[in-house]
Amino acid sequence: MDYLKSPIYVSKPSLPDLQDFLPYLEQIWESKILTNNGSFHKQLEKELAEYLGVPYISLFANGTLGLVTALQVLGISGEVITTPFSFVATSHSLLWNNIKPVFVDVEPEFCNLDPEKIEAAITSNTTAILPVHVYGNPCKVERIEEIAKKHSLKVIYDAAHAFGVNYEDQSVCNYGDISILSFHATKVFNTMEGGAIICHDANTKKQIDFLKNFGFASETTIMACGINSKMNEMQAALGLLQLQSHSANNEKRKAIDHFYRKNLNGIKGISFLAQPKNTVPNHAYFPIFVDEKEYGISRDMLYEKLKENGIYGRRYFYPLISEFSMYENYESANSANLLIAKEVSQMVICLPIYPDLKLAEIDYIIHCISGFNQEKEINLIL
Ligand code: T4K
Repeated sequence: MDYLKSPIYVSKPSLPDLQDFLPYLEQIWESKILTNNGSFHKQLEKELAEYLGVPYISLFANGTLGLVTALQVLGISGEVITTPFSFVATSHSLLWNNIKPVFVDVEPEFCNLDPEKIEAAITSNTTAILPVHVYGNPCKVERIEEIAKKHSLKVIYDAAHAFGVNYEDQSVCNYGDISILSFHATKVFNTMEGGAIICHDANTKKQIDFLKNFGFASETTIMACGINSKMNEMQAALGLLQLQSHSANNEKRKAIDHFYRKNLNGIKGISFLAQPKNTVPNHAYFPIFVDEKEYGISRDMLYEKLKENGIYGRRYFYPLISEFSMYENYESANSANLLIAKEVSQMVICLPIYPDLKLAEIDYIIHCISGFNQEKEINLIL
């Protein structure tokens, strides 16, 4: 087996043929409209809303600025309940708005915020819940909605991983008051950098669009201290092309997901998440969880051995957000309250998954995982 010629990363962006992108670039060069709600921007908003089945979408320069703006447009303040098991952008968006993050543990099935632990964390200062559809698997949205209604809280879903995910026959982004998406290079739909906010009414979209353009409501009026977080025309044009291949790419990810499930099944000490019910998933990530006692070597040792053999998985999400020094002093960061999050964060490795991943490469990854704990000779050439 000498097929592994170059490193295998956790993700590899899909891109259209360069030839197909050139006419779009020519149009941009011709029109000289580079940004500020140009024609590609408008077209991508329209096509994405149709494709995803969502009412209103506003494009952003990235998902993080989408999160920051989502909180701003809803006037969120005080304390917000969120998960420690996420990328740090989730809670950074709170700090950018002078909001105190309150970390609540996750549930073990999908590693999403555990609704049953939310109510105990609500205080008179709580204004919202910020859950994450981790790895694209839907949160327990009905239960979260019930709790939010009962306590008059807003719900902002960080759906950075959940592009194209449907739950109960509709986009998972239709749940909550607002959802945000990321179109970063590592995501299932990328515009190199990029993101979006999805909301339910035209007025909220209008306010969001003001906020992403410095707060300008007209040439002479500013409605709030907005920021510049607009997506430019090159990114929007790329998005239009990317949309054409998204379904086919999702099928390839699905096949890889199935292959992993079938072939990792039975390796003692290695587990993975179940397929979520009533969901059309996007197979954005393939996390495995290493039980050191059962598997024989630790998660970190497996992670390092994989790297030594050219396989660059990632420990999404380790450390927990609440363990970073800038967050560890919050009362809610106390790990005694975050036991499940802590446990999964110490067990997880996200394996490579992307449309161009070859069967031989997946085979190799599985071969390594099934061999390392038995000190089998892994005989492969980089
Ligand atoms: N909320 C959640 C739950 C998120 O996960 C994220 C982002 C956000 C919010 C914020 O959305 P954005 O503001 O980013 O739109 C990556 C991404 O930078 C980040 O977008 C993502 N989550 C996070 C989970 O992962 P890193 O530091 O792991 O990325 P990096 O550069 O190490 O990339 C991983 C691998 O992908 C590389 O080893 C090689 C490959 N790669 C990466 C890039 C950037 C490529 O092949 N080409 C590339 O251009 O954070």
